[in-house]
Amino acid sequence: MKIDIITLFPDMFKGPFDMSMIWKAQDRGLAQINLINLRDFGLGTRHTVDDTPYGGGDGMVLKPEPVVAAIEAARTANPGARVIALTPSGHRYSQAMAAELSELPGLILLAGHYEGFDERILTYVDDQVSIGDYVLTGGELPAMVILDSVVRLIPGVLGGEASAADESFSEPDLLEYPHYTRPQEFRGEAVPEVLQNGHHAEIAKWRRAQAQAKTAKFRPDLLKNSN
Ligand code: 6GU
Repeated sequence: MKIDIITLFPDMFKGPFDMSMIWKAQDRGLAQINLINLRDFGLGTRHTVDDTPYGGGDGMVLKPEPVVAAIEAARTANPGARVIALTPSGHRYSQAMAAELSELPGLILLAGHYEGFDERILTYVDDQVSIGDYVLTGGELPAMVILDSVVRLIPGVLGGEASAADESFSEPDLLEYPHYTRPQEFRGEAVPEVLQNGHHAEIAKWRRAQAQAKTAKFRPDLLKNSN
């Protein structure tokens, strides 16, 4: 999958992209990640990308000409890609969306900044996505969140393909069961007996009950939707 990220702050992505999972995916040719500096499409000698809002108000707004030029250049180089604008007023991101995006040939993520995009830019994108109900200063962190959650679902990236299917949210509306490793006892807390005996059916039943208890405690909103 080819993933382009259009951003004013490409340096923000250096650390995260050198990290293990994404690095491995790129190394194995399963994902190609390309940073596009929006500044390169800025207007005039100062490479202007933003301006004050019509109608007044705080902050600056991203101008349509540079952003749409960047989107069009990215689309030409990444045919068939879905263009997603990152904005707090978009559709709420989910694991289901991550799974859907992981099947696409390409993705173009548009990270906004300042007070947001000129509304006319949104005519040139395929979708608008928010990663949750809180406000961030820009779309860079959301782009990283989407990139991480999508790339790890590409077949061959995780290694053990089962681990992606086993975890929280792959079973819709249930959090993941608790995990234990050595030591068998830590500061008076022992590993549950059932995990040490190795009866697969009992372990599966225990894990499911634990997952349900965890969901009831931390995310009761999810249980309303589950069977
Ligand atoms: Cl996609 N952008 C910004 N600026 N804030 C957010 C967000 C996106 N998703 C949640 N908060």
